[in-house]
Amino acid sequence: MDPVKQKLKEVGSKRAEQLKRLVAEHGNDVIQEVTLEQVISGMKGIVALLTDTSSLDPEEGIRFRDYSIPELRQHLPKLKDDGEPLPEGLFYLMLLGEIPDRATVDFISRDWARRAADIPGHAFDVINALPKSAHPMIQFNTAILAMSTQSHFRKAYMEGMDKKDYWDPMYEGVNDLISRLPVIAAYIYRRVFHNEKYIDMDPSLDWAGNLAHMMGYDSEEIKRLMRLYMVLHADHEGGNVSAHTTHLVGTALSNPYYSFAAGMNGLAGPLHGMANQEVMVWLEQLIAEIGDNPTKEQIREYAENTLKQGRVIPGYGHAVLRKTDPRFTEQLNFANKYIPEAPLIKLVRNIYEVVPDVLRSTGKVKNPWPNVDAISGSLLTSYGITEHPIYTVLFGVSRSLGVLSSLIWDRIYGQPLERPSSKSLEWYMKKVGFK
Ligand code: AMX
Repeated sequence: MDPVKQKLKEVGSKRAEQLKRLVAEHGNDVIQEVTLEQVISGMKGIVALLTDTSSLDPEEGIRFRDYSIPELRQHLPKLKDDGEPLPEGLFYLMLLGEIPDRATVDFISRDWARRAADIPGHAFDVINALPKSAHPMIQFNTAILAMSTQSHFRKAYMEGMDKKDYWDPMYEGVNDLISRLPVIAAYIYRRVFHNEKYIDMDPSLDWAGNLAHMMGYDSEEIKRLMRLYMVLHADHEGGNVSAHTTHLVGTALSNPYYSFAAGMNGLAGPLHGMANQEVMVWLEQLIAEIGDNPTKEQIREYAENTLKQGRVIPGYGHAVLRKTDPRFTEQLNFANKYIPEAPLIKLVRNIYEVVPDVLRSTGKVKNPWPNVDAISGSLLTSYGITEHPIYTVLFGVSRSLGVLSSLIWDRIYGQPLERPSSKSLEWYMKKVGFK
């Protein structure tokens, strides 16, 4: 058996047993009180999900299992000492809770390269049936759904598999799907932006390196950037739109393709993953209106105008974070190290000095600091990947690592159908004695 799956079987059965005992012994314990405002403001802060892959602290930012981003960069296996960690290692960490050795990471790379070779032809046919002008996220999600004809999970379910074994075909489907996303993403990129000049996968490369290669970028610099990008966007605990949606749809025992496509439809919203493209539109308009070297005063005025028009400043703010997103900081450090003079990076630095004040002065924005999207597009553009509409697809390829390893755990834990209650306005008014 695949050694990763074997290990997961051992770890999984123990933790599933623990969860069962926890609920049997403490199922009626109260863990939190919930206010009316929390419910109405998007359930912020309500603890309602079980997710092991990562956790988000408002002040510190994300930890994957127990590791912060700087710790990940130190401990996860890399191809070269001065390179970035391989996302395959992060997948293993999120799935199993421990740092893998290099041989295990190589096993995953080879396994994914093997699985990626078997994409059904109709996944490409459905992409080709769409106009090139269809947003890349439409093409991406359509192809993900089309690939579900190969779902191991659906087949096993139809054959009447015992529910305690659901995790097994889920594991197979998740690995198939993750392995194939870079091929699909690169196909869409080459189709839309490079005149259908497709580039074959190189099975000797790692998962992220292959994505860069198939997109047409073979320099070590861009492969390194792609590895960083794939690690930083992989997970943000369970409550964000893409993770929660993938989980929710999975609780109906929808296969991993259905579940992930649902999550990706959420990622395509401008307040979530599409913000990386929105930031670039916002920057381009700023440059068109003011020029590419605006003063801080000009940036302030431009940002204030955005707010006056009743729009948000993309790349700033967060539903949970209350400090600068460490994923922003990590990308800025990367840019400062390798491309400190890039004009867009200079602009990002200047905006960072101005926009938090502008947002703070509204008196309502809970977090005025930049999030991951405030810089990711500028970094990609500075390295020559200038086609903004592909950015959310790249985010989605990375996000698969977290939300799909969680989906395997959902089946290991036997998580039931998610079904919260909803109430009318009258119910809430009556509940609190509102006159
Ligand atoms: N620009 C302008 N106004 C903002 C703002 C921003 N960047 N961030 C928050 N606000 C506003 C909200 O729209 C809300 O206004 P309202 O009371 O008039 O409706 C008010 O401030 C309070 O919002 P909040 O509690 O601080 O934020 P939230 O949890 O409701 O929303 C988020 C969080 C990310 C949607 C919001 O900050 C935002 O719209 N940011 C810009 C889009 C963005 O960068 N999204 C990417 C997030 C990261 C990701 O998922 N990839």
